[in-house]
Amino acid sequence: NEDSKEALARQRFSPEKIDIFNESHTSLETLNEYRFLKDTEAERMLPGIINNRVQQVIINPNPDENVKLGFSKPRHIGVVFSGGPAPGGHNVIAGIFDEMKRFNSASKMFGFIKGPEGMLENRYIEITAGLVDTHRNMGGFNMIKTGRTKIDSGSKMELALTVCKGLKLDALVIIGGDDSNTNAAFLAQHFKSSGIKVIGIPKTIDGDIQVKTEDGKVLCATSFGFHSAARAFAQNIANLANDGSSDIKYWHVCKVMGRVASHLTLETALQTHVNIALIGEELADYVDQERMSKAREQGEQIDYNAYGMTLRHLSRMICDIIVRRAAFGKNYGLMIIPEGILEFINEIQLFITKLNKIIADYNRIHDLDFHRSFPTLNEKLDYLRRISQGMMDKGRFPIWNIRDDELFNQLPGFFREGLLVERDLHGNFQFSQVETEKIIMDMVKEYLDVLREQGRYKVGILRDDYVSLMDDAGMDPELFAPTLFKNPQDKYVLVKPDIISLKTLKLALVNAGMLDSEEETPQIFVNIFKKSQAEFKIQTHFYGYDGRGTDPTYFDCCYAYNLGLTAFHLIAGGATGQMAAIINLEKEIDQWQPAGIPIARLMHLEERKGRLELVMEKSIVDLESNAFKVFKAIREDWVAACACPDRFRNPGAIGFSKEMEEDRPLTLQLNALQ
Ligand code: FBP
Repeated sequence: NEDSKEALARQRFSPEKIDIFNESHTSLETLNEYRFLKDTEAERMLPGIINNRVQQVIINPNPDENVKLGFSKPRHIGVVFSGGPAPGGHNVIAGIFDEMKRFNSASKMFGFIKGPEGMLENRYIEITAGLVDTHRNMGGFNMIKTGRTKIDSGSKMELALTVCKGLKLDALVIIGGDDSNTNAAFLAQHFKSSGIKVIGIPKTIDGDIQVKTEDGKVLCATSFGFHSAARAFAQNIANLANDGSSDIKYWHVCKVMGRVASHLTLETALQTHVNIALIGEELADYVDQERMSKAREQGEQIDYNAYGMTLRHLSRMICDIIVRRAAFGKNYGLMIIPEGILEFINEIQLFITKLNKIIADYNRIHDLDFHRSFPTLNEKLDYLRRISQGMMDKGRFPIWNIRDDELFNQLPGFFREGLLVERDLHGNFQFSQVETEKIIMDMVKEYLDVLREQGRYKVGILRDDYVSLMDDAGMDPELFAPTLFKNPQDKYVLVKPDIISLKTLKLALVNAGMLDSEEETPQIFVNIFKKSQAEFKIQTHFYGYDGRGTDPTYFDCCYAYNLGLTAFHLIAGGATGQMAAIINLEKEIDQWQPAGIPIARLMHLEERKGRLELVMEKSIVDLESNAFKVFKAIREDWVAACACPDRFRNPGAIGFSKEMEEDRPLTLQLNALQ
């Protein structure tokens, strides 16, 4: 779209700047009041940066000319995109570039090609004004491309250092997600004595880089890219809502990206008001109380994991909503499934963890690659069967017993293949590669068949016949149920399906206090079921890569640009091992506060490739947050299983003018409310 009017307008657009970036020079003020817990492993592995504190960019009060000169000296800055693209990335580069040139036009910027791999292979380009100008406010990471290579060994770090020294870099800026900021922390540690600064930038559409202090103060509310991706998904889903409620024959099932956390699903649901939006973190919190108390009554020992959400139970919950909507003639709807949902379903998570360990241990013990040793699904399954029976790698994999193998083999082939898919270079399970929606919807279809057989899944046609003439004669109970009664307050009330005559209905209403006397004639809406079988048809969609590549929203244009400006000021202020951040992101730009957050304090031990590794901690949906609570309180209304109209909302197209769209994520706005 390089030549389109939209592209040209985008390239010419100047994002709003935080006021302080109009000043001549700044310094960094340490904010000692912001505290974080210290991970002992981080303390051991990152001693050079573990004592970093939060730093705020402030106007430099020192009028000394030498200080000013030091701030404005010519610099060489390296940048690298790392991980999946996120809208706004080019603006980070533009922000660093503009500020660097504003202070000294002799400064130079180098972009490593194809992510950290380019750094290891010494592949880079010099970033020029022309290059920056054609990419301002544009989506993608195509200016210098990206990649997921992990710099995870002493030799790779040394190689990176040699390359950076070769370019005489003063600083390296890593624009990436949690794993890339993990890379940034280790490089900052390794580069410390060389004087080359390393700064991280919170990037990812997943929105799972969020930073709160020990006492709950939000320092980084979300990463750049989250808003644009959510708005792109919301726009597509709103289009489907239009289609679905016109042609009324499909349930549109949308899998939405976000790796593990369900932030994107929550934001997209709040934007579109779909009938069903599953939040993985909520499912993980579920305990089947009924089953647990039964087990307790029978004196069984309680294993809390055993009463969590199962795929079967989840499919029942979905069916319930489908059946309820169908009763009101709505045999269509919209559903969002977060791609990482399996992580929160205990029975599947167990398989993921065990398989991660088996694959990692196999590679280590045999110094081979599991996926190369067993290229086909059958070979992998055969290996698993043999270790479960102790026929291979004897005694080495007690976590995979015959029962595990049996249960695993009860899953459909495509799903087993998905669970065995190769982990990414950081050891993450690749949720985008698994057809999660298929396994869930297959189970839904199966159960709907049962409900149909039982006569519980039927499609109703709402007719507003005035049924005061209705009597008992000739009524087919199969055809009349459930019934709606419009009470004197003009509210529709659902009446029990077994009430089919006007006489019994009036009596029930009088007894329920909804009608004054049997002499009155209520207005009744009768819901007549079609005799034909209800047909359940779905269309599945995956929203992920399209949202990563969308053009940034006005919010992300400004957020990312100011992150770039912040990164420059952190470098000029001498910071290293810090992640650039904007405090007060949920407020108007005039209240934004540029800062640096110590990455080493955000790290913890996590299982990767079957081993505990020190990585930056991901943030998942907080069930106590306002955004989640609001969603929970109003989602039943969005189900719209009644004679009322659907509640779908169309948030409109992405724009880059403040007037054209909601100017920040809804989840951020809700979470900021007291
Ligand atoms: P980052 O964490 O690098 O930003 O990437 C996020 C993401 O887009 C996830 O939402 C998704 O699960 C994953 O990348 C897909 O990765 P890949 O590009 O390797 O298919």
